[in-house]
Amino acid sequence: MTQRCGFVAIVGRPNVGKSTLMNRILGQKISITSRRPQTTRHQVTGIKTEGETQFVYVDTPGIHRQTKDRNKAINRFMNQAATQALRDVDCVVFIVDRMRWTGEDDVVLDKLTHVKAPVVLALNKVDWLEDKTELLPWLEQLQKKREFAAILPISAKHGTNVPELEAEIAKYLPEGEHHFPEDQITDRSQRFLVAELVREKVMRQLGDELPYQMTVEIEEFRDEGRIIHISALMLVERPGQKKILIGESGDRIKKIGREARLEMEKALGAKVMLNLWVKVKRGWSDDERALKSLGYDHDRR
Ligand SMILES: Nc1nc2c(ncn2[C@@H]2O[C@H](COP(=O)(O)OP(=O)(O)OP(=O)(O)O)[C@@H](O)[C@H]2O)c(=O)[nH]1
Ligand SMILES: [Mg+2]
Repeated sequence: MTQRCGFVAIVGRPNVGKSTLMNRILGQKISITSRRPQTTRHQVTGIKTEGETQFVYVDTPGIHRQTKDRNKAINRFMNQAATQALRDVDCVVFIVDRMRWTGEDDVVLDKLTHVKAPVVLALNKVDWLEDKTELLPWLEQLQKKREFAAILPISAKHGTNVPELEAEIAKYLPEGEHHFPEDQITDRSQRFLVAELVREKVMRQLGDELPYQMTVEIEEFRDEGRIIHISALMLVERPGQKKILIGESGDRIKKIGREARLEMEKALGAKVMLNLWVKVKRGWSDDERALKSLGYDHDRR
């Protein structure tokens, strides 16, 4: 039988459920998620091979407007990473949040103007929709916004209509050899995944601006078979943020460490010894060179 393989970009404004959808499709957590917008900062590839068909999904950072407080080099990096993911793909999944169309959805729509690949529109979080009868007239309105290959109401969190979405995407995957071995689920390294897990816990546990001014660098990843030793450095912008991350007598950092370690053990299938550190590195998020050395680098695909 002929093999099929194609790239599928998952795009949308922040917080609409892109990463949740990718994890749901893969049946495994590859991309971190949280209630806060701008959780994903990089392209994250998720590979699913079903018989002769290989789907290569690319989860992306939420495309956002660069307002006064979101106009740093890291914001530019995130928007570029999302836009670049649209190049040379076979299908695009554009996610929106139910009927909440905002100016940022228009920004995404704008980015799709020159995309030739079919765009499937997914209306996510329909489990939260109170009045489902409103959906039909809304779908009609959406059809006027651009040509969509299909429009599907889904719930990434509960899996509703997700198999239907996958079946729709499968139609657009071209014939061709698989890019990855069939048991491979991502092209991201274990170092990347564990750094992301630490960041996820900070996104989930801490409020205000802190999660946005924090990044994680893995200083050591030593696999000794049954135990993996990991040292992760959390970089923040200001001394006050370091204090908050550590918490009173260290309880915050302990809680972050415990939760991150448990997930790392699940993901790596081994016992993990995790060391967490916090350091202040002023201006890292608005410094192109610092960003590059911290792994915010586009040259991937
Ligand atoms: N009720 C409900 N919540 C959802 C659904 N999908 C995602 N969420 C929630 O929406 C929030 C954002 O989900 P993410 O997957 O992190 O969103 P994202 O689009 O990847 O966000 P960014 O990476 O910041 O751009 C999380 O709290 C999810 O649990 C859904 O189908 N139903
Ligand atoms: Mg995300």
